[in-house]
Amino acid sequence: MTTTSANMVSCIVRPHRKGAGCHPRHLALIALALFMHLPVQAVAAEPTAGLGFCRPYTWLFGGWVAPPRMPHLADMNADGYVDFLYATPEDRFVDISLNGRGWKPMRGERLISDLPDRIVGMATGRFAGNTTDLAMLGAGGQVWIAQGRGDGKVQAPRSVATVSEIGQRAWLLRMAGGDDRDRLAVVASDGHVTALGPTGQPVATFRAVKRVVGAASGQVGGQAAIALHTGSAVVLVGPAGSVMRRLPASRGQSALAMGDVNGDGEDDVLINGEVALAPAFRSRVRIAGWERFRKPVIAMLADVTGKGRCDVVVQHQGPDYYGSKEADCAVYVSYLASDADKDRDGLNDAEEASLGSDPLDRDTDYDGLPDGWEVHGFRGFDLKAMGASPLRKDVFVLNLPYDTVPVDQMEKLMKDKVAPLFEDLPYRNRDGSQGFRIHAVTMLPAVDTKAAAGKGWPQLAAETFPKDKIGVFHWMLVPGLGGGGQSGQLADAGSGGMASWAHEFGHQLGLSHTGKWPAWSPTYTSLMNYSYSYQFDGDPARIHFSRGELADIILNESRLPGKLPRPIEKLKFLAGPPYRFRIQAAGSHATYVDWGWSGAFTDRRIRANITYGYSVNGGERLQPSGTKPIGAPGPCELMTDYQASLVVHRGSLYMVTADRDALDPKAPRPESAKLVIQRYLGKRAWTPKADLGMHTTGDPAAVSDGRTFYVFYPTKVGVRYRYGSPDRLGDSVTIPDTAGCSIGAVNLRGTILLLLYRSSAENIRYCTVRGTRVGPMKDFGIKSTITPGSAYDTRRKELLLGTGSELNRQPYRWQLRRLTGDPERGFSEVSCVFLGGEKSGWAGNKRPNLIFDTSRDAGPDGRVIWIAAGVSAPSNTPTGLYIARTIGVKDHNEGWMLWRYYDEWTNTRSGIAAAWYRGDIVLATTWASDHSTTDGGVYCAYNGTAIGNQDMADFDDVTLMADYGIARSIQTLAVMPP
Ligand SMILES: [Ca+2]
Ligand SMILES: [Ca+2]
Ligand SMILES: [Ca+2]
Ligand SMILES: [Ca+2]
Ligand SMILES: [Zn+2]
Repeated sequence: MTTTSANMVSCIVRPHRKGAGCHPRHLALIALALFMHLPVQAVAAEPTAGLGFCRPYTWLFGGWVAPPRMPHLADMNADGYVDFLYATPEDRFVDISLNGRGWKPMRGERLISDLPDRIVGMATGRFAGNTTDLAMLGAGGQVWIAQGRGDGKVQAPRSVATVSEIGQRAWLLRMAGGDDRDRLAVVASDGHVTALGPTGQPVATFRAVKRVVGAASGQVGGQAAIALHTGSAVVLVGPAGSVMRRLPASRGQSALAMGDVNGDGEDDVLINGEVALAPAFRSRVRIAGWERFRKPVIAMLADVTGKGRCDVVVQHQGPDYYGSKEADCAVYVSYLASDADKDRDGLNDAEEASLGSDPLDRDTDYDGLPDGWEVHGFRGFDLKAMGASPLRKDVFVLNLPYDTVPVDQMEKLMKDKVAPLFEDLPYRNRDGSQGFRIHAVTMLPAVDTKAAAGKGWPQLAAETFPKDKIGVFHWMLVPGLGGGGQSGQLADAGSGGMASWAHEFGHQLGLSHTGKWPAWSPTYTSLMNYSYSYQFDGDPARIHFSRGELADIILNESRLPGKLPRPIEKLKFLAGPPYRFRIQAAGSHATYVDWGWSGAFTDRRIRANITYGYSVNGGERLQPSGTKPIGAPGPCELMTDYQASLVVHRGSLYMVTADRDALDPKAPRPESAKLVIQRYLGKRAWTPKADLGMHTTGDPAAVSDGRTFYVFYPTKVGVRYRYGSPDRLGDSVTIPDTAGCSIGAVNLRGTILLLLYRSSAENIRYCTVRGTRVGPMKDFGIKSTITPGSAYDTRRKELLLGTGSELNRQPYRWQLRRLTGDPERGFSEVSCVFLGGEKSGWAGNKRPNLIFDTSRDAGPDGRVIWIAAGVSAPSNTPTGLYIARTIGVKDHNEGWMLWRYYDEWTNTRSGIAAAWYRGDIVLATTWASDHSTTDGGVYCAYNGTAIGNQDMADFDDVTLMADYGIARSIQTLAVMPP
């Protein structure tokens, strides 16, 4: 079995999480309350006929139902099951998810788009033809009707009426007419009701109550009726405004719906968590579990399961598995004591009793397969014969291999290595068994590798995933026995080599790379975390899903606890790959972790970057205007072939770059480019580029001595410079004998030292520069294979020189040299080390940026930070970006640490600039792409230390998959069941 590196893993994450928060207008639509209960009034004269409600069954969830989406239920295709319509008010469209004959929802479709106004209400009825039509109310009072076609689709909407004064909020209601036609009524929140005639003309207006927080319509005693929730009562009124009845309602709630729940032909009224039964409305049946709603809900009564009586449908926010504001639309199937199959799951109560499944739960084990499917099959799939049980989590998946994959080996790996990762999970099923049973079915014929060349897995899924298996099975394309793959998150399809199959399938079952946190915590030991995808504690056999045992330990890089409340045995893995933190027992119940590699343990809080298991994030990458990310379409704001220069001068940060027009990456480069300067404005934005009126033939070097700002730049005739204030530089000065030199510059205690580099055959030279005065040319007696970078160690009073040298046939190995002395008398070398030691292999051939860090995190000796691009040969080949720094742990890479910035897709042809600014490091570099409009585009990032300020922690994968992902990943059907 071959295993590719973790680098090969890449995943598409479907943005199924809707933005947080309720739409403010929508909030008013739904109840805002603590749900207190009225005592149930059981009156002997009104038997409730054994009416009850099953456990909630999730019908739709997430983005489909998230506020401000607005639901309406109606049987649009005349098959006896209500379908789920959802309006997106501001975007003025309506989607429909047809009802898969009471089993599951069908995949959604757009029903209406581009309505002229914001949608505030929907109603359905026979307004135009003999099928169910959709009526919509706009915020301006306009009413549209889209005539139904009877197949779930509608014709284009046409305006039929305009109601004036709809007020703050309004409801559109269907009113049964005296004939075959239905009418419409508009209820405004101030209590005004406008009844419309058959052609849409207002025929009556009345005001029975002063305030409305919820409205519904139906029939009472054979008469059309409107129910108005006033906030403290529900008032039933006739179409002309006569009050028929007043029902008590708890204050502060507004859930209201009408429909026949018990099958006596009379519409009952749902008020908050209870159904009041017609005709007297005195006996009420409670919906169990209602008290768990802590947030506003929308309640509806409709026949979801096709039995001729209404079920209760509740849309509510939560559960909160991701830490986001997920919304759920759940069906509480209603039943009467006389019903044989109360939960309408295809198993009658007697069968459920003998099997041990729950007669009041459609999916006892919550694996997305209703109880009846698991016993009697579905659509000809004999799931029971395939091993399904209604008492245990079963997951069916089609594995489609490429024809290059040895099927017997794939199946053996599936059985011996992959399925056990799920089957051995510490999850207890209802039948006492453990884990999730994976039923993998190999799909043949295999994919013809040649014929499928260039097709991604989504296309192959569209072509090969049998439509009738969608909603029952998952589909996984298997490209090989090694790693790599991509999957949708909380979805039923994706691709994964056998070494990453469990990871990719984890995505399908709802898991991300980081649990519910924004970054992957080193304590999230899941195989979903890139850091532990292929090994845990160095052992490939120990990869696992996380149970969230460390979820209580919140890690924030800006304030990390130096001591964790766990015995060292529980945290030993932190000392293993990929992090290799130093740890030490702090008694028998706690453990010290040296998060910052300082070489010491502490009880204090620590600032450190600890998310380096894969690469490090230097912050959001934005073009200089601060609004456009790199890689966005359209030409970049600033493009260059040269390394930028960042420098802090009198408290402000400046960037000096060469600037050119868009250029094909393969086209010959111009001989020179103009230089521009920009000042950082804060909030990720720079001043517009200002032309410095200079042309450079190489990487510029800007530097400040604290008083004066200098810009050095190579030209054909030699190195030139201008100085002054950044917005007014003086005339240019040419430095003699510098033709062909590249440059570096450093502020040495108020003296500008210019470093001149010509080739690896010549010593690095230097001279001081003060105003127009250029000091005598001297040399360090040091050779380098790269243009040197430099910084000053203010603690040891040494000049730091970053150079390159050949070692083990790598010509550009990074070296740090320390020198004492001064420009007058000359410098002498104190030490020279290879970064990371001789074995490290760390190398690059662009000018490095050296930063001497004296912040508190750096400790008393300070530390050296080295930021540079990697080796690129020829010199415009894209290469990665790196940060190396000294650490207090001397036996690790000889006291050095190296991280890659971003990922393997983030490369530059020009090198990188870096500057310490306000407690962090600002980076500026160029994007390498194949397109002339983006190649060489300059972007900046503002978190070069990679120390973030977000909470992260371990996460319980098992619970998320069990209680959320397994069922929801196969929630919708693609073809209507028989
Ligand atoms: Ca049943
Ligand atoms: Ca059941
Ligand atoms: Ca099931
Ligand atoms: Ca099952
Ligand atoms: Zn992934």
